[in-house]
Amino acid sequence: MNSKEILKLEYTALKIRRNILRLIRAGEAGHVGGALSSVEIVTALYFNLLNVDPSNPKWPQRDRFVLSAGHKCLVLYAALAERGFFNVSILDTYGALDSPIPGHPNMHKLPGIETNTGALGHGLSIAGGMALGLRMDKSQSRVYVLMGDGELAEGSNWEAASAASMHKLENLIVFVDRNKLQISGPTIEVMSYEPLDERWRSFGWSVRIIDGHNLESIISNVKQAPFEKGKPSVIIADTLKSKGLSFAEGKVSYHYWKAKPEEMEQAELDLDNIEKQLKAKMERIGL
Ligand SMILES: Cc1ncc(C[n+]2csc(CCOP(=O)(O)OP(=O)(O)O)c2C)c(N)n1
Ligand SMILES: [Mg+2]
Repeated sequence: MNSKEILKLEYTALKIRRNILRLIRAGEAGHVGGALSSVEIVTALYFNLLNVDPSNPKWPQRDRFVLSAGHKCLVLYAALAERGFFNVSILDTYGALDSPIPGHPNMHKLPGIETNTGALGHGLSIAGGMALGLRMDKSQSRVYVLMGDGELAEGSNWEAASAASMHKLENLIVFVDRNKLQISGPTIEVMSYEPLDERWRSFGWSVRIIDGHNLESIISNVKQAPFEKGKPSVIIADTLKSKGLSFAEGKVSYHYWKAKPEEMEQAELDLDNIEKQLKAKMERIGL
């Protein structure tokens, strides 16, 4: 990818962050930390990697995306709206009774949601079944999963990981958003599974560790998957929880944010600053 294409994607990532703030403004609160840490992963997927058609969300040849860590749904709603799956004005219904975008994703309420999630530890099993089914149908489609690092404390994930490697699911690609925090503290204090890369390898997966905020690295690594023949692939993406909000980055207390007005003001300023920097870069390279 050239630098213009990357910069355009960085601008899209900023729009996704703005949509996340819009959702929080509507609902007055939400799981902001893990949504913001996975913005670049989800941007790379929906604006470069995924073979999907917003006008035909059930197109059988589409790639599947399973948001296993369903509480990160703000980033998914933000990206689906930006990609044209539904009107962006729906974002303003977040938090309202009967909204199609509830606190965890619901496939019956919104186009583009592949499966319901929110109870952690189920997405990988569902995705493994999808990948196996697609292979039986001789489909070229891939299944992508986004998991939280705290989510990995659920034992069911490791049963699903064993099954995926036993069935040699080359069409399955998992991202772990390794922001090193979960709801109640650092992952290594709540339930340590380090070294994480060795653990996945021991379950028969091929593993890469990347900078989860580097769009170019996310895209180039996914394009090389499967990393090893006959194995499912996992990308451990090192990230910062609440990335983009100066007062919240890396703080466990912003796992869920009940936004005070002065914090919301600061959040807007933070994103304005990112926009200024991006615009200066764009001018320099003639975009
Ligand atoms: C089965 C289950 N147990 C507990 C919860 C409550 N819960 C919601 S988010 C969360 C922490 C998840 O941490 P992580 O996967 O690291 O997500 P992130 O840091 O990206 O927010 C927990 C325990 C849940 N949703 N499901
Ligand atoms: Mg985490």
